Amino acid sequence: MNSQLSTDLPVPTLQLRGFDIHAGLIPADGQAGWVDDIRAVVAAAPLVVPITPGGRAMSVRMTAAGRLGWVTDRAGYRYAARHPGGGDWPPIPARVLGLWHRVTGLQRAPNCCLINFYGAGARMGMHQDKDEGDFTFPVLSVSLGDDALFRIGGVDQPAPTQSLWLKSGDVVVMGGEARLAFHGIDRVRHGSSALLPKGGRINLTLRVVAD
Ligand code: MD6
Ligand code: FE
Repeated sequence: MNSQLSTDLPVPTLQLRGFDIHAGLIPADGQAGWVDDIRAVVAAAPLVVPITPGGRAMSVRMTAAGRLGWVTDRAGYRYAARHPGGGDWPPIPARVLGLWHRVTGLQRAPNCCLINFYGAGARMGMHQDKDEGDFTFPVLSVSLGDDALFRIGGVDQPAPTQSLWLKSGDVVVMGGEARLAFHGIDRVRHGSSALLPKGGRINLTLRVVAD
């Protein structure tokens, strides 16, 4: 477990509070192919409006690929083997898996690729990713489309926070001391990228969820 595939991993452009930021890791001319892959996943597993356990609609729309998807409704937050509308989640696209292995150097593949779509006004409150049941593996995030203001805190909620803008093609790895750090998206500059014809932002997060 955790054995490294290679020693020539991409070097982060910035390290902040234990988060590794790889700015522009996905070249601009390769991003349309990512969007095509995500559209195919969404065609098989439509985006849904997630409902918090408290009954509030989240502002992002969400789906997933892989054996497990993260879902939330009145019954709580959890990983589920089926889409809320029924049916298995589609497989994680090969180029997405390839990026995981290249950036993390891990042999172990992720079994969840959560997909968040941010339309105008969408945001994501400060949270920890702590439903995976195993925190030895990192979470890797990919940003595509509009710029987003990412806020990073500490493992303890009162810790001071720092923010940075994530742009299309940026990759963030949250592992080690940062694996359980609070983080969120304060706002998205709608229409700042031309990647999606109607604007918006896609965020993928790749996770290893304990079976
Ligand atoms: C987002 N990202 O960028 C929200 N989680 O839209 C996350 O919640 C996240 O960027 C785990 C690891 C990296 C992340
Ligand atoms: Fe998260």
